[in-house]
Amino acid sequence: MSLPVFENILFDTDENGVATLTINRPDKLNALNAKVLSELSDAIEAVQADDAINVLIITGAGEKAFVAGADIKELSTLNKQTGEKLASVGQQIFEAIETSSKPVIALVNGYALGGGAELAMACHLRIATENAMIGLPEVSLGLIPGYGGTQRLPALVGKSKAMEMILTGKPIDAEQALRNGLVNYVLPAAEALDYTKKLAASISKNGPLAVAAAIEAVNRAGNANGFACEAVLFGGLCETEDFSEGTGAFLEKRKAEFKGR
Ligand code: DAK
Repeated sequence: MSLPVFENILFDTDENGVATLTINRPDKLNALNAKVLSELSDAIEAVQADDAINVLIITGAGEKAFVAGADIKELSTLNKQTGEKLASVGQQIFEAIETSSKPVIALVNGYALGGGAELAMACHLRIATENAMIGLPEVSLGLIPGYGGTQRLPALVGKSKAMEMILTGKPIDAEQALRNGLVNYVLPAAEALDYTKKLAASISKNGPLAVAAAIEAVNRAGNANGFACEAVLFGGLCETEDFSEGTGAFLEKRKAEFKGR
């Protein structure tokens, strides 16, 4: 299946079932305006529908920024109606990423501020380049994070550190983000994409139904029904062809060939 062509998004897929989506507005540090959000939404939908893609990497064009936030110029012109629409589109996209059955990895290659940090936090894994700066500066604009940052940051780094980042609005660097558990790895910029693609490929070879169930179960961690959900998902996988194939391949000392059935 071929993916749609976008104005502000670049796509690249490889032979390992890994797609790389690059937000391509480098002259504005890849800030999220309505057009970018709408294209991002369409792109995520297209990735979900494409059986040849197992893992998605999201990154930003250029060497300076992942995404420097919502587009402040556009934000400043919002009224009640357009603000509500933007909020609804944005929330839907971030939710679609978090609940995606295919793993989404943020390659945070520079500034990830405001909505950019929130985008990275909605992804399942985060890899930062050494020059990354991650923060939620919304209070400095008279706002609070509006794409889930007040909820996802505490879940990732704990309430105390989240509170400090959100109340001061000050970004943290990549090493601090690693120490706080906000990112999984920090790498030199020149190596980061290659490393991220290898990590994505190592996930891509696993059973896609199991990977999807794992995402769903982990997303429920801390919920009242988290354990029950894990049991139901586990049971469901026991009747899949992938489960027979995975266990059979181990016993027969061969590589599993998963079909996602
Ligand atoms: N929006 C629009 N343009 C931006 C931008 C942004 N967030 N960030 C950078 N740019 C533009 C700059 O205006 C500049 O454009 P030109 O002047 O060249 O035309 C170009 O990108 C390069 O930026 P700088 O010249 O400023 O580059 P520096 O290296 O000097 O500084 C910087 C880099 C990242 C420190 C600086 O650009 C900066 O502070 N940027 C703003 C960062 C920020 O405050 N981001 C958070 C935005 S608030 C919502 C939910 C969530 C949100 C909104 C709504 N709803 C539910 C509706 C989220 C809000 C946010 O993200």
